[in-house]
Amino acid sequence: MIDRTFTIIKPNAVADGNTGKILDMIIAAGFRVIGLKLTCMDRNQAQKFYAIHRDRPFFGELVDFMTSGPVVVGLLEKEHAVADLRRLVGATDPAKAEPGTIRNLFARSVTKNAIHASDSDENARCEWSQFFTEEEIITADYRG
Ligand code: IDP
Ligand code: MG
Repeated sequence: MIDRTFTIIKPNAVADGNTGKILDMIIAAGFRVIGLKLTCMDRNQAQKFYAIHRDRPFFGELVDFMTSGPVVVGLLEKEHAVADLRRLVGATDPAKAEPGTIRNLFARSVTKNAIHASDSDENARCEWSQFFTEEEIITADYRG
């Protein structure tokens, strides 16, 4: 069963020039990229995307960070996509992220932790639909 998950390469990782390296890791891990774009999130988008954290003390800092520069959003396909991407990404706090994970390699802090990965199939769908129309998703069979 092929599942989908959603990722955001966050502003610190884009600004540090690590977009290509992170995409390489994702593709090398067996994910197929079926949607991809460079975009800037506005405050409304960031507040909606992270609405579940709206009452947390770090919410303001998180919204400031996510709107501080361009991000790369991606829709990915793989067996067990959600769990496998979470494993490749590593723990939220990069100090606790396993060696070799994306956050271990590219995060600068708990907030500037390089990448987002959806935590459930249901949240993945909700998240990718905030960034991709159905027409933008590549459903044709291609290798890449
Ligand atoms: P996740 O991205 O690993 O799923 P969440 O708990 O959903 O982690 O938090 C969303 C994002 O909010 C994190 O990726 C990180 O950027 C930021 N964040 C989470 N916890 C903290 C914190 O304790 N301090 C500052 N920022 C945080
Ligand atoms: Mg989360």
